[in-house]
Amino acid sequence: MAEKDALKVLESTLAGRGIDIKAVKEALKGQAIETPSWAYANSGTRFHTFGQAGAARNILEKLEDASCVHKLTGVCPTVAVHVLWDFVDKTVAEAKACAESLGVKIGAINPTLFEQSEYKFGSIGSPDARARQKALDHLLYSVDIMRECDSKFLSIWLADGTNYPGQDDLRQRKHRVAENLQKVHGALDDDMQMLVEYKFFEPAFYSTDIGDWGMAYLFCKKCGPKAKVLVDLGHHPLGTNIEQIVALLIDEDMLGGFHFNSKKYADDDLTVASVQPYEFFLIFNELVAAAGGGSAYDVPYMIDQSHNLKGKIEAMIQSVMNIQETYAKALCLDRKALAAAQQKMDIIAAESVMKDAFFTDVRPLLGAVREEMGLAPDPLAAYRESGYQGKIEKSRS
Ligand code: AFD
Ligand code: MN
Ligand code: MN
Repeated sequence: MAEKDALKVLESTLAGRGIDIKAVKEALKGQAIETPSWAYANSGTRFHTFGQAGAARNILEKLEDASCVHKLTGVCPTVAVHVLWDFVDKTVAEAKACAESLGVKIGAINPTLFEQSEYKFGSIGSPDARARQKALDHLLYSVDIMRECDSKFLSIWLADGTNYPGQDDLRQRKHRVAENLQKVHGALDDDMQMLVEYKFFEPAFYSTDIGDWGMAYLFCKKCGPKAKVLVDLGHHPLGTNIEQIVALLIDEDMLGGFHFNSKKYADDDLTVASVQPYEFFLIFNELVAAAGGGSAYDVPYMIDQSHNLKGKIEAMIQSVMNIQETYAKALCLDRKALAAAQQKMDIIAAESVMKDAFFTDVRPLLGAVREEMGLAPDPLAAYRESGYQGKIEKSRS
């Protein structure tokens, strides 16, 4: 069926659900997805890093690639940075100016608290006071960088934990982490937030100091109103109901934002929605429901992936398209029919409403949205035709 006809059919389907396609288009145009600087550089596993031709080698090249993704998708205006990886060959001011000259802005500031030998037994949770001080200094320096970049989000992930029973006092570790996070919270300006990320395991294998959403929530509450929970989709035990955690955190006004990726087994950092597309839809359903059905709950939507095998920029564009499609599907859900089915406790009817939305083919809609934004309807095809990959493989050899 031609795209135009498909769009017409979709428009009447949505009208039948009481949904105005124009409103859906506006919501999609207003979406903002942050890409991570580190996903444009070479990455690997603890077994090997398979270098890629053209991979970004410094902050300028990372920002160039992020700018390319933004130009093709129209919804990626900000770039998350990692303090020790991105402010090396350029000062903060230079990197900020670079970003803006390329039509993007620096987004969340990620302190780097896990790759220096002092952190062998942890950063702010370490039993070694020198390590704790070094980590706290780095966190406070990261807040200074936020000011310089006009960034509103400090995205804190601690690799802290222990590998063996008895290695350290688990309650003392909790006190150390809380005490130092509170100091960071005290350094934030009123319009800043610290997003406390949790992770089930890795690199610590016996206990992780911020290991689940409850611990992150607890530490945020001990810090104050500028601390919220960051949900990384790859950071849960298998079988966790992530959409339920998202719903609960929203309801407590404690959801700080997302790191989008996909996993099959652990923190695989795979392309978001590549493994569990329905789970990702159910998460977006909570975000759209919480915003009343016509938009998404207002938190930073950040990608956190490492593309070890796929082409880095292609994988990033694919990830952005997956997020857009999933958001569009959640916007196409007939919320009145769902509420009515729930009211009647008609499980089958409620499920069919969910499935109708999930199986709605929103690609013609997104093609039209992109054309209305002055973009190619298929950003991945546009990237492949652009010659950008050949250019960077040549210039970065
Ligand atoms: C790793 C960690 C965590 C963190 C990210 C960026 O598991 O997700 O947010 O690196 O530092 O993926
Ligand atoms: Mn993450
Ligand atoms: Mn991770």
